Order: sequence, then C-alpha cells, then structure tokens
Amino acid sequence: MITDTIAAISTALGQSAINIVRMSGDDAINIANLVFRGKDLTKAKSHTVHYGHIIEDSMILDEVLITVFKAPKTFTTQDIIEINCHGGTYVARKILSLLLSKGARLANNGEFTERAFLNGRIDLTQAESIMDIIEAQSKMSLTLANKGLDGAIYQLIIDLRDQLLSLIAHIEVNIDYPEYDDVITLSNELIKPKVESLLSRIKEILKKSEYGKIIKEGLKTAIIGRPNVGKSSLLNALLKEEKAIVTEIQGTTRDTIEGFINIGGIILNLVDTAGIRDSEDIVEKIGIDKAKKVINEAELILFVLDQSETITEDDKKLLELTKHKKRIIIINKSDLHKKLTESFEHSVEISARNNVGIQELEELIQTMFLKGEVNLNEETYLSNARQIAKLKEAKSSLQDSLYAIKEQLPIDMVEIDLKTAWSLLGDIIGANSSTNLLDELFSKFCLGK
Ligand SMILES: Nc1nc2c(ncn2[C@@H]2O[C@H](COP(=O)(O)OP(=O)(O)OP(=O)(O)O)[C@@H](O)[C@H]2O)c(=O)[nH]1
Ligand SMILES: [Mg+2]
Repeated sequence: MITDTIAAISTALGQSAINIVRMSGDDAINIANLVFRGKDLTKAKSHTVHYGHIIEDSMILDEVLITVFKAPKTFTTQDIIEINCHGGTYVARKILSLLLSKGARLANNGEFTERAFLNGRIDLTQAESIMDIIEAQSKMSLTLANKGLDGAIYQLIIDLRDQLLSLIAHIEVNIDYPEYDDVITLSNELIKPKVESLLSRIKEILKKSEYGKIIKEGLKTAIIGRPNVGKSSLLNALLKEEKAIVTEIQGTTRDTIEGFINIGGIILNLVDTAGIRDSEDIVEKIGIDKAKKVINEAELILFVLDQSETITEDDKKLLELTKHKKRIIIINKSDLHKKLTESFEHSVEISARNNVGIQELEELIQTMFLKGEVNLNEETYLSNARQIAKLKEAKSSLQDSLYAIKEQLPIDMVEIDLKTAWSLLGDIIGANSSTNLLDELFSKFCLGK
C-alpha cells in the first residue's frame, strides 16, 4: 500500500472566494500541524473542522479552515487534510509549497482517486464516474455519472461475471471429475442456452450504451448545404443568438462556426459550415474542404435545402455525399412559395429566419436518438468508451465460445473463451488492472482530484 503523503491544490486556480489544498497519506496530519497555528491537529477527532492560521517563518500566510479526516473512513482510506484557504493563485501556491517543504510530495493528476481505487474504496467504473461528474454538461449526463459512482455499473458487470463464473465452475467440475455422477453432465447442449442468454444480455447493454454515449458526449452535428440555403440562419435559430453572419450573398460563411445546445438532455455540438459548391475563391475553397471534413466526423447531419428553389445539381451531389450518414433534411424558407417537389424521409419544414418549425426539428432529433427508450431511473447505461470497448471484446469472446459449442469442439476450448470473457469483464471494473492502464487512466484526471 502506498502511504507517502501527497498534496495538491484541488480547486481551479484563479480569483475565487476560496481554494482547497488537499493532502493524503500517513503524514498528512503531522505536516499540517507543523504549519498550523490553532488547535493541535494530531489530537483532533476525525471529520472535524478547525479555524486558525497557516504560518511560515512565524509570519501569517493565510487565515484558514482545516478539515481533518482520519483513516480509514476517508476518500482515499488514508488520513486526509483539507485546507480551505482564501481564493487567489498566489496564496494557494504558497501554502502548497510550504507543505511540500515539510515533506509532502506533489500529487500526480488523479492520484487521490487512484489511491481510493488502489485501496479498494471504489472500483474503476466508479473512479471513471467521478471524472464524468466533473465533465457533465447536462442534467441527464450528471444523473448517469452519479449512478455510476453509486456502483450501478459495477453491479451490472459483477452480475455478468458471476454468471460466467458459475458456468466456468460447472465445466471445471466436469473436466476434473468426468466420472462424478452428481454433477450434471454438461454437454455442449446444456451450456449453449446459458451462453446465448449471457450474450443477448451483453448485446442489450451495448445497444443501450449508445444512448449512454450520446447523453455523455453529445452529438457532433454538422449543418450542411449549398450556399445561401439558410444554414447560418438555422444555427442562429437553434442557438437563439446571432452567432453567425447571415447575408443574402452566397458564400457568406467561410470558416466553420460552432456552438452547442441542449435538446431534452442531448447536447448537440453544432457546426455551421461554408456552403458547398465549386468555387474559385481560395478562402471559400478552404472553407469547403473543411466542411467536407466536418461531414466525415459528424454523427448527425442537418441537411438544409431551400424550398423556394427547385433542387440543384449541387444539392444532389451533396445528398449523395451524405446519404450514409444519420441525417435530417431541413426544408427551409417555408414562408416562401414552394418550388421544391421532392420529398424525403426524416425531413422537417422550417423557416429559420422566422423561427418556425424549430421545435418540431428538436422533437425529431430527440425521437431519432433517444426514441423515448431511455429510462435513467431504472436502467444502467454504460457511457465510457473504454468500458464499452471492453464489453465489446467480451461479447466477441462469448461469440467465439458459442462457435466452439456449435462446432462440437472439446469443452476446454469453450472454457478458454469463457475465461477470456470473464477476464475482460474484470478489466472494466479494474479487477485485474495493470499499472500501465492505471497510469493512463488517472493521468486524464485533473490535479488534486
Ligand atoms: N425568406 C426566408 N429567407 C431566409 C430564411 N432563412 C434564411 N433566409 C435568408 O437566406 C439568405 C442566406 O441565409 P444564410 O443563413 O446566410 O445562408 P447560408 O446557408 O449560411 O449561406 P452561406 O454561408 O453563404 O453558405 C439570407 O438572406 C437569409 O436572411 C427563411 O426561413 N425564409
Ligand atoms: Mg452561412
């Protein structure tokens, strides 16, 4: 167990009312006591707050409140000291360097949380949920993260692992004591339905995790169309601000313009692009190349057509270019006389300039992506890319085992795949985590967390 004492400023630096300097480790209380004028902290009870001053060379550095948390009922399971000092970068840094001069070590990013994990306070999915809470941008993503911190994902994975383990155990018994009468002979036929049911459960979780990912990360949404159809007007209508310049001149938007909105819990990361056409203008050309790149990266395309004009060659080319993408066709300028004759799936008529149809568009986006199927109260959604990737690997191991079963391969071949799946599920919760993985994972945290 790592017990050296780490210290860091846990709040964002800048001008603020207070900052928190935090320490964790065997010497945390002693080190704090060396620089604190007030109550003797070594005699303080756990979970108590003490008023006093931080002293350096008999000079007062700051008036502070110190909270003492004694092991083991703390975030890291070690002794923790939290110094609430005044906001301001200088004073917090001074206090931190004083603590370092008395024997604390500067913490790495996420090291407090890493200790919580290493000391068994939380599992990896809970550690990752802490990160998600910090990064949450909507109520739904916060709810999702809080469920993770509460252990819902951990429990989900543990249940799957338990089922797998009992399957593996049955097979083991069967291999070890083939003559043992009491053990039901586990022929391939007997294992098969169990693996199949596990597999379909995992598939279901993975399907739901698409929602989780959308709730957490939002949707990269590109507004695409030829010049002058009203893309920037649509951006402004969605953002409810005049962010992009709108004129009747074709090729107004040169560079991409971004903004984000929250539609019923889904964050749309919107990108308005330069209208795409064959252009000789060098600046416009760069903008168009950028727009094409945006199309590739987008998870949703808002494709804008001008209904007051008949469909053009540029429209057709662009429709072709985006046909494999999830897209909504926006029939804009509904206030003008309609000349457009084509009809499209997933389309909505709007007038961006007059703010008509925007709500219908928002509703369409919600039904397309969440389909009313999301139930954050009762279900658990994976939203973390690492966890999802591991679960997908576990799924393919189970598929391999099913293949082995169907091909009537020896039972120990089946067992190998099941064990791989079990261990991959373990990776999700950090049951067999390597130091490399942990270093990489916790380095994404901020300092002092
Ligand atoms: N009548 C009408 N005009 C609109 C509507 N939406 C946009 N326009 C007008 O269409 C013109 C072009 O609008 P923009 O939003 O700049 O179009 P854009 O697609 O961003 O154009 P580029 O940036 O040049 O590619 C402007 O004069 C807008 O006022 C609408 O719903 N009805
Ligand atoms: Mg524009």
